[in-house]
Amino acid sequence: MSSRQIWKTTRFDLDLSGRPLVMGIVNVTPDSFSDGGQHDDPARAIDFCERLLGEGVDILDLGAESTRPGAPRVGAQEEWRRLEPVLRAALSLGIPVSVDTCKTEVMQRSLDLGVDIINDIMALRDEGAEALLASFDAVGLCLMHMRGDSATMQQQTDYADVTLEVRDFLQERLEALQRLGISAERIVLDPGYGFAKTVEQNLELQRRQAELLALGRPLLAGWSRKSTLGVLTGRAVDERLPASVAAMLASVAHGARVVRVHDVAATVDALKVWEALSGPMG
Ligand code: HH2
Repeated sequence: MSSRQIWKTTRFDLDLSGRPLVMGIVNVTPDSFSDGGQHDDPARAIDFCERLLGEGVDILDLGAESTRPGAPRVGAQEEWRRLEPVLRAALSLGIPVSVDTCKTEVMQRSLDLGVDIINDIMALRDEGAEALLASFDAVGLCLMHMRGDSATMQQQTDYADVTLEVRDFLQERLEALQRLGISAERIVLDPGYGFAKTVEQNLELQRRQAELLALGRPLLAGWSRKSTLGVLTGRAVDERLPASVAAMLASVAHGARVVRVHDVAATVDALKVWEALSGPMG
């Protein structure tokens, strides 16, 4: 990427033209696909946020509803009950905090507390979400591609050309939000690895990920521990660290500027070595 790219968020203007930023996943859920039940107690989740800070995380991404295929939907009240104490604590740590939600009500409550970024796997398609985000000047957004919802997405994988369809979808969302007055600088785009895509489609999309850079906004990639990596390696979900690091580096090589990961320390090390061996990124 030649010119300087900024991701404007509530409290921070993040420079995405240099070293890729590491977004650390904190799932305050009982049932996430790889770490469900590990941080669903607020005190443990807050300890985990502090641990990630020590490991060099750049952004904390808090999620309180699992999106794994077939996960039961959680109401906004329950999602907020899980999220609130952890979000309050995370916002005091001095680094950007995002909330991973697709519900307008949870977005509103998070925005009231001053969250920096809304990370929405549905790309602001819940009723009222676009207008809500347009009413704030400087909240960052991550817009991800998916089809259907967690119950139906894996039955919706018929694409003529997955990369072109993902690109067209992200372009449509980007333009729709800009028409509402949300500046492009607030937006990062995400191909949505593992969401409504077969193994082959995930791989194809990754190989052609750089085509999405034509949309002019930085890309976030989330490969961490995903089932495609299990298919490639034959590894169970808790044995996918090397595979996740390799996929993360591939996504960076193909232009990702933010990487969403569970294993922050290993990711930070890998990026340091990658940069030292291949020259400064950006
Ligand atoms: N993947 C997951 C959840 N949120 N957000 C973005 N932007 N990109 C992703 O690839 C992405 C995401 C799924 O991973 P995880 O949060 O670990 O699992 P679960 O949804 O089961 O909590």
